[in-house]
Amino acid sequence: MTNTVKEVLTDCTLCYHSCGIRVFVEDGKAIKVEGLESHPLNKGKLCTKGEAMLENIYSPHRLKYPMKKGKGGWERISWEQALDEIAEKLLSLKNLYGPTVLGVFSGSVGVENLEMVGLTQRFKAAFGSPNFFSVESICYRMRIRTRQITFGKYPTEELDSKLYILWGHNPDASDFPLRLAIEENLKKGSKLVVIDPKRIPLADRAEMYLRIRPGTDGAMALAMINVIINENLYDSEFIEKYTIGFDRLVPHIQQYTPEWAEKITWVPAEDIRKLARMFANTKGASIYQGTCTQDQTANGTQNSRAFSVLQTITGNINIPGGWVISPRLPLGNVGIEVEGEPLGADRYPLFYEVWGRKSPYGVVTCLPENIPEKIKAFFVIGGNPIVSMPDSNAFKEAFKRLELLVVHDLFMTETGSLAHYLLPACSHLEKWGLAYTYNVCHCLPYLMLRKKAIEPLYESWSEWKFFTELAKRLGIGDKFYWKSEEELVAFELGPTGLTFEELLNEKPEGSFYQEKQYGMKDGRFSTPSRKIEIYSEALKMVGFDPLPTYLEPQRSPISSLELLEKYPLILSTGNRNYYYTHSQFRHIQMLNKKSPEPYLEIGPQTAKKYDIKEGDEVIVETNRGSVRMKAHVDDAVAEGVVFVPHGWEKDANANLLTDTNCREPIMGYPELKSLLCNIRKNIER
Ligand SMILES: Nc1nc2c(c(=O)[nH]1)N[C@H]1C(S)=C(S)[C@@H](COP(=O)(O)OP(=O)(O)OC[C@H]3O[C@@H](n4cnc5c(=O)[nH]c(N)nc54)[C@H](O)[C@@H]3O)O[C@H]1N2
Ligand SMILES: Nc1nc2c(c(=O)[nH]1)N[C@H]1C(S)=C(S)[C@@H](COP(=O)(O)OP(=O)(O)OC[C@H]3O[C@@H](n4cnc5c(=O)[nH]c(N)nc54)[C@H](O)[C@@H]3O)O[C@H]1N2
Ligand code: SF4
Ligand SMILES: [Mo]
Repeated sequence: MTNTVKEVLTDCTLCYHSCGIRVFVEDGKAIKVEGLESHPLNKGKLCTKGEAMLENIYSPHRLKYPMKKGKGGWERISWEQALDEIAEKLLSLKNLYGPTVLGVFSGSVGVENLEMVGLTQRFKAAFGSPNFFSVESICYRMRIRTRQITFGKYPTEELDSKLYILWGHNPDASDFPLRLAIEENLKKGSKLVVIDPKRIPLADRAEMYLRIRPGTDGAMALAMINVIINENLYDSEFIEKYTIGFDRLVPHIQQYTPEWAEKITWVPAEDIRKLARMFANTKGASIYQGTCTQDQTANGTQNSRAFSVLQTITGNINIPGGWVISPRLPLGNVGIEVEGEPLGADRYPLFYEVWGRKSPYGVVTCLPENIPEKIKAFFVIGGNPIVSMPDSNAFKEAFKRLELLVVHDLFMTETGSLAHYLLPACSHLEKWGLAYTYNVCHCLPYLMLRKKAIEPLYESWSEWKFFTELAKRLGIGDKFYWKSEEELVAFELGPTGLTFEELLNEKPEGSFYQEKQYGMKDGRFSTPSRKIEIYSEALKMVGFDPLPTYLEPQRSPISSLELLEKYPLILSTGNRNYYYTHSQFRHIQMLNKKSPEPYLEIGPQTAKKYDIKEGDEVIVETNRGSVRMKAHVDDAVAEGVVFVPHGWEKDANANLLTDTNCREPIMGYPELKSLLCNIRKNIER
């Protein structure tokens, strides 16, 4: 026994932010975790989840060995047996029906876990299937796609801004690095605006708080464009030099007056004008659209388009505090190509392909209806789709029809409980990887090595080991040729010019690989026109409006009069809980003490109307199902709106209420923020 304590500098992957951490390891055991001061995202701080990391890693609930579902329940088996049997079943399905009957899924951990998502992709392609699913078809990819078709690349909001417009984004719950940055910048004089049906805590510090009706953000954005154009507040020089389509936007936008938007959004026309003026008059202003909020509505793609146009016509592109295209590292691509298109590509072509550039993702809302005809075997590698994907009943029924369901996770989940084989996974402290801060919402040109700080616990295996061993048994071992995780990471680093050793020994705390560059450089964007496409040919080609428009939620007090009698309230699901990431960490005492159970949120008048008091158990019902949870009555919440949190299992699972058939028309995303529901006090108990 030695008593030397080793310090390992690595990152936290308990959510996708990838904050820097310092892990203290004694005799092979991680004993303490601190925030890493030099890391540009968290600057030495950790959120409460991060502080609870070791309780998660050393939880008694970790899966300890592979298990197989037998007639009498779960049986412990060896990895060898699990791999042999899974391989045999996969080969027999391949022989009978072809390779495309395999589907794979990675959850939100895939975003911060390049190796996990890359290897999962590679595996299905090596097997011969294009059917890769992930949270990419329900979360942020829509905003990435939309900004790509507008700007050629993906510009993102910066951590520092002069004017933060939090448009369906609550950093106190979901965005720790941004919350830290806002605090610092408010002290320096930055301004804040909040647009949200709930008065979030930051609204108290804001210049304006606008209480919007869920799902109607696009209408408000269009009215802001209208004001900026009609009051000549736009940046004509920028528009002239760098954009196409402004001339067509001007007549198109006339229909979307602030008075028109007021009727739809509940936001007073005068407030829309005031905000439009404030935004247009600030250089270094940014719209921080919710990381998924705006995507999970009927008007999702067009919402993002309208925000892109707002940033563009005010010249808030590639300037500090605006939306900025960050330099990106050319990493070695772990994924490989395969023939054929994933499910949903035909119906939602823009999600799949733009200008000949294809993405590997299928559309997850299309999945349940295709099981078992098209998909018979399914792998879930780090995700809990039965809880996290829309319409849990549809997913549960579909997963029960699978011939093979394999789940690789650290814990038993509701998805795992349906599996035929349940395999124990390593945590981020138990494997090598790349922590690449080309993040979903704040892309920073920063990179560090994710270090294996401790040996894998119990019989847990990394994704690299699992896929490499399985591939050998499937006759596709040549596609998994890396001899170790370190070699895999070195391969990823290949095209960057950085080496594994350099990052390990010389830059253990990580480093910026490039400076952010502001300005227009040669003034060209990588769209076909080489300009910012206010008028989008890409949208036109797939049959949608090339200029931003507004579509009312499919189920709303305006669009669904026939449903209103039965479901008179607006339902928005999935506001983040600071203490949890989706369905994870409910077993961590330190977190569970802070948030022991789910609460739906309603305003006081709504509560009164339904005779509901604080803490009463309530049943929420939609056309798809019902959930039960206690009520929190709060005047921060807009009247007539019910917020149901997601990530809770069993009869508190918000996705029992959502509907795979209620989709955004361009990219097929589920509408999760603007549905209709009913509530009643549960008097059965
Ligand atoms: N602690 C924690 N952090 C997380 C996660 C987690 O599970 N836990 N998940 C991560 C992931 S994967 C994601 S995608 C992001 C999600 O991040 P976001 O999508 O930004 O979600 P939130 O920050 O919860 O903010 C949602 C806000 O939008 C408001 N809102 C709801 N409906 C509407 C609407 O129609 N219009 C407008 N304007 N506002 C609306 C809600 O009241 C809430 O205040 O969070 C990430 N961070
Ligand atoms: N109604 C409603 N539903 C929503 C949302 C909403 O707003 N409303 N938001 C959606 C969004 S934006 C997202 S991103 C999804 C998230 O959906 P998911 O990513 O499916 O949700 P998680 O509960 O985070 O599941 C991650 C799982 O991965 C496991 N895991 C963690 N690390 C590793 C690892 O290194 N390897 C392996 N093999 N497993 C690991 C965890 O234990 C956990 O079980 O939820 C979505 N669901
Ligand atoms: S925000 Fe919290 S959970 Fe997410 S990476 Fe940072 S410390 Fe970890
Ligand atoms: Mo997400």
